Amino acid sequence: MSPISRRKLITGGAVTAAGVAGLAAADRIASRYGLIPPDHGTLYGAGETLNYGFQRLLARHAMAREFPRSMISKTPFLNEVSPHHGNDFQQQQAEGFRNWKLQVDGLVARPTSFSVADLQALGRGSQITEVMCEEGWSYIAEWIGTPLSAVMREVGVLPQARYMAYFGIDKEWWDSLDMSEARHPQTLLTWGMNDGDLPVGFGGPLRLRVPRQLGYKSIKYVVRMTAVESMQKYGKGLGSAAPEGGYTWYAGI
Ligand SMILES: Nc1nc2c(c(=O)[nH]1)N[C@H]1C(S)=C(S)[C@@H](COP(=O)(O)O)O[C@H]1N2
Ligand SMILES: [Mo]
Repeated sequence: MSPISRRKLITGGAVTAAGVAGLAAADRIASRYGLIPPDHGTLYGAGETLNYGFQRLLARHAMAREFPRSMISKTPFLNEVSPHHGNDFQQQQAEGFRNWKLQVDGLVARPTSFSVADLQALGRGSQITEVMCEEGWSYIAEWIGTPLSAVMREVGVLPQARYMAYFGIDKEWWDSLDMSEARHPQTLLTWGMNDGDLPVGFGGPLRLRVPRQLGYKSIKYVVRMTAVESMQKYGKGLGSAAPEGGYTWYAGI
């Protein structure tokens, strides 16, 4: 081995070791300040912790970009409506979703079941933001709904709660937000879109819009939210269904 390649090898090794030590140090600091995301144990875990920790320290109050009304997409990308809506969904649709219920429970002082009308009475917010799919397409729409923070105040989320978990009527769609994302002013339980009711294709009657993160965090047909201290016992314990399929729990854009 020539001295030069040997030196390269040594420097390369030193850089790698410093990189690994850096990640380990970042991990220690992150865990001390509560900056470890639920999916930190996955293949990309160290990177996820750095990304999430950085976002939480520097950008937790940042706002998702809002657009002028003139930029609302004329033909928003309409996904196929989940085919696995069972009879219960169709029955509710036939009733005009009058009996749709959002159950909010877990670490809360007052577990409550809200109808869409109950939510509407609690508060109203709106935003013109972009839904961005991890597959690359996006569209801009106006979203109208009740700030999740108002619902959290109403049920009295207890201080030991660290995540708000949420579940769609199609059981495989579930996710969770940390408290700063859940209380963020742009996080809305939406029941309206572009000045009308929220169409079924876009998640009606009730969809959680999380505009600071990728589209998959904006779960449609929400029927339950629960305040928890840990996401350990849900699915594989990674915080949502997304990391089980190779995507990240924290999907900031
Ligand atoms: N319940 C439920 N929520 C869902 C999905 C779904 O199939 N079912 N798809 C997710 C994904 S991957 C994206 S990108 C967005 C798409 O939103 P859109 O249909 O309004 O375009 O919804 C998210 N929320
Ligand atoms: Mo998506």
